[in-house]
Amino acid sequence: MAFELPKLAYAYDALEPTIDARTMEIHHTKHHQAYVDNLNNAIAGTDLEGKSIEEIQKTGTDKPAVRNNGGGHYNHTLFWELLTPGGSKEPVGNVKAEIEKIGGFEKFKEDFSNAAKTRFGSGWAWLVKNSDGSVTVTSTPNQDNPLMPVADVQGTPILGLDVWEHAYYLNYQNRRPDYVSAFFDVINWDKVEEFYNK
Ligand code: MN3
Repeated sequence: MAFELPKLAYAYDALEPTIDARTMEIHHTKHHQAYVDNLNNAIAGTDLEGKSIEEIQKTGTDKPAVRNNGGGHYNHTLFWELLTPGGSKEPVGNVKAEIEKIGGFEKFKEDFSNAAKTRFGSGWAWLVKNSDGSVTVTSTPNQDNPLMPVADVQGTPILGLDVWEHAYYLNYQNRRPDYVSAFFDVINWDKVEEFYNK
């Protein structure tokens, strides 16, 4: 069973003005679709065929095409699910409690924003759940993610922000910091909590 591009739960223009419709459409139908197609090609006929996308992050990333495109598919699938029109303002439940332990929501926003802004070139900022239930802010280059053995900080991603230029350039051009601060307006914290509790 080959991987498929997931449908979005909202329209391409639903996240405006934070993320414009044209960026969403190109990002989903061109960029993400390409990761899906290239991943399927990379695993066809190998022992990774039929494995879950999470399992592929953990075991298949010694192959560059699997690392880049499998990461791309996993990361974007998570990202789309974390976004919602209007956002939900603040963390809830266990995630709220764990963010309190690392300095509170304002400190988290500062740390996460710094991770996103200082990731040189292309990559992702993350909030990960550690095996003991605590949470950590980190970032990865390219389409890597904290499930991969190559990542500096290992953990289960529960929030991720795409800081590739393709994610914001049409609307924000070189102003990555503006895109990062606007991202907090469209985060679905109920979904972050759901990922934490999985
Ligand atoms: Mn992207």
